[in-house]
Amino acid sequence: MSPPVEFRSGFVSIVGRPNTGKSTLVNALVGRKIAAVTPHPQTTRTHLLGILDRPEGQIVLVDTPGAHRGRGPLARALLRSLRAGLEGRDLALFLVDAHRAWGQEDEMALDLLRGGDAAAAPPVFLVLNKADLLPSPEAALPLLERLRAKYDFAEAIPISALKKLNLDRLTRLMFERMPAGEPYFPAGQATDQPERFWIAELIREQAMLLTREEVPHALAVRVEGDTERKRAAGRLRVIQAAIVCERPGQKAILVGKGGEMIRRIGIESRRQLEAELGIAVRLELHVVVRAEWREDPRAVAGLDFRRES
Ligand SMILES: Nc1nc2c(ncn2[C@@H]2O[C@H](COP(=O)(O)OP(=O)(O)OP(=O)(O)O)[C@@H](O)[C@H]2O)c(=O)[nH]1
Ligand SMILES: [Mg+2]
Repeated sequence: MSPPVEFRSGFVSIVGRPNTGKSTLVNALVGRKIAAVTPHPQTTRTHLLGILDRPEGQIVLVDTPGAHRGRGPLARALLRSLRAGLEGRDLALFLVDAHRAWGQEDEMALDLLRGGDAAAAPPVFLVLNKADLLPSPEAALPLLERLRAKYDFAEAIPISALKKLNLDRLTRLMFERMPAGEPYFPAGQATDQPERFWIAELIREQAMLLTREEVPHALAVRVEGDTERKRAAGRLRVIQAAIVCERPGQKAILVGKGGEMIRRIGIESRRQLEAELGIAVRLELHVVVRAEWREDPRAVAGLDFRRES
């Protein structure tokens, strides 16, 4: 008989500049939508956990806001949350976008990973994401070589979070670096987020996907009511949420002509929520203006920032 394999567990932080696909990777590895994903940079606003359960162990993935040199209370909250997401980790994944040139924000993300105390720094994997956009798999090699010169990475691996390419190999390499230990979370729990926060994230994602220009970044979502009702046709979850924006003009866009936009946001969000929650949902949305909430530290803390609130 072979000896029992030791169970391994640990925390893995995912770090990179905005829009590299960190949240897409967390969702792909966990196999559930934990974090909002949009083509807009700075989608993720707080560090979130995604829990990856395998027979050999448990990895707690820490999705973080993109490293961005912004100003103001919201940008400061994002950076604080990013730093907090780096604490006590066993491994870090440094995500780079394969189809974008190396830039200042990549450098900033790498600086955060280097940290102060080199001896205490955990291993870092260089993960070249969006490899599906390269002309051929071989095209990743010279890129990886060039990036390897920037830091003593423990591994360098091309992946596609969107197309789920090379994720098995990445998972295997991550487990190799995890210490022996008990699971941190009960099996089957996909995230640490309270359900309200996660519902707000899904609605925010849909509102960001359907709007443009300055509107997506000015949005926050607050779940204000969540009850379950029994009907003849089965159970119904009734969720009320406010979409918060900063200006009356943004509200007009969000409501749309004859309520067309808010209806679309509602339909798409409800579809997502029903798929994830496995129950019929009635979603009641309304739009409120809270002038310059991103400039107000209390508003930033009180809106969709569950840790700070
Ligand atoms: N082609 C391609 N697109 C990808 C891949 N991974 C992510 N994307 C896209 O890149 C965009 C950004 O993805 P996110 O997962 O939101 O990126 P993020 O790093 O979490 O961004 P922030 O939260 O803003 O820091 C989305 O439009 C994704 O669909 C990939 O492997 N290939
Ligand atoms: Mg994200």
